[in-house]
Amino acid sequence: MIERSPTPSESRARLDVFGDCEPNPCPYVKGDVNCDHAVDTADIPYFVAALIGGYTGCEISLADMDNSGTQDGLDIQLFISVVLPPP
Ligand SMILES: [Ca+2]
Repeated sequence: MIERSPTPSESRARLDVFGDCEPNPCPYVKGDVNCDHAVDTADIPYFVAALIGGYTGCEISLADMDNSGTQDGLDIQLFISVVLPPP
């Protein structure tokens, strides 16, 4: 039997639900700009660096939250809503 690989959205969904995914390693999700497979406050300095310069993470496009093709001020609100969701 031949098994197909999960689509990126299936992998993301599995990451969201189970905290891990197949295939491994998991793909990085938007906002995980320090590339540790978690979107949290540790990403904030990397996100700022992605916008103003000096980014040292693995993939700067992870800061392009609105998929506009560039990381800029328009991504800030989306990033904050992911990192600091409302209580
Ligand atoms: Ca992260």
